[in-house]
Amino acid sequence: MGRTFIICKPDAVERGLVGEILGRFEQKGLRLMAVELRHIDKETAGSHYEEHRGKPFFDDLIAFITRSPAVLAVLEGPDDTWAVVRAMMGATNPMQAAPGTIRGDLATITTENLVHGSDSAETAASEIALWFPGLAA
Ligand code: 3AN
Repeated sequence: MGRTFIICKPDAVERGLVGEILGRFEQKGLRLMAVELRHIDKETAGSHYEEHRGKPFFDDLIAFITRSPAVLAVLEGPDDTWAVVRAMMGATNPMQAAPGTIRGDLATITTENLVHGSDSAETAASEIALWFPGLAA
């Protein structure tokens, strides 16, 4: 089994698309292990996006992810569930994301691309520990 971490970003909550997004993952056969509506603080957002600190879009990214509540979740499925979720999310730039993916079907803007998903098994473990420290591995 494998677990991964996702965020339905503030644009997903504002646009009423959380059910659509979580529904796609559930229909695929992944199981919700944790889910929480949370207004992300700047410090935790900075830790989460540490790899992007210093990039031109970093400040906009932090402002966006902290502007209103997001839905955080842990999904469980087969080994490499993180890769299943990434494939279903589509490319970072929604204009290049394939039809049938979440971003390809529902978004047009790179910052406001609706969903985050861990990009490796190692990242999934560290992000689950950051966001849901009480969740046993
Ligand atoms: P992904 O969300 O597909 O894993 P990352 O981790 O490279 O993509 O980027 C994290 C977030 O940073 C993206 N979801 C997007 O909101 C923002 N981002 C990444 N690259 C750019 C960019 N070139 N211009 C604006 N925002 C970006």
